[in-house]
Amino acid sequence: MLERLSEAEREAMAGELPEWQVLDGRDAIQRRFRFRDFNQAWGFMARVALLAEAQDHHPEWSNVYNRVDITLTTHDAGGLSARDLKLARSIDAL
Ligand code: H2B
Repeated sequence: MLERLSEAEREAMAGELPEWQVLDGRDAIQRRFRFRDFNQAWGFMARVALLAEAQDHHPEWSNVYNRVDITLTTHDAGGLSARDLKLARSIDAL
């Protein structure tokens, strides 16, 4: 579970999660969200927080007013793992 993604899994990821960009210089993916206002952004963050707790997998993220930037990587694996894909899929489904 905590193995880093294989090359084949990374290729599948690019097709399945097109909104998520692989970061330069880090084995991590990022998606940037924009909402109408802070209230909408905070509501989204609350839902992501519940997902993170349920999956015991937590994002690196920042919020500025209506923007939420989410970076996913698995600290225990030193890079991307299946846990990141699972959380990204769940976030996309919100
Ligand atoms: N989140 C992320 N992003 N990476 C981890 O390695 C990780 C985590 N480990 N959330 C979990 C919690 C671990 O520390 C606990 C003890 O299960």
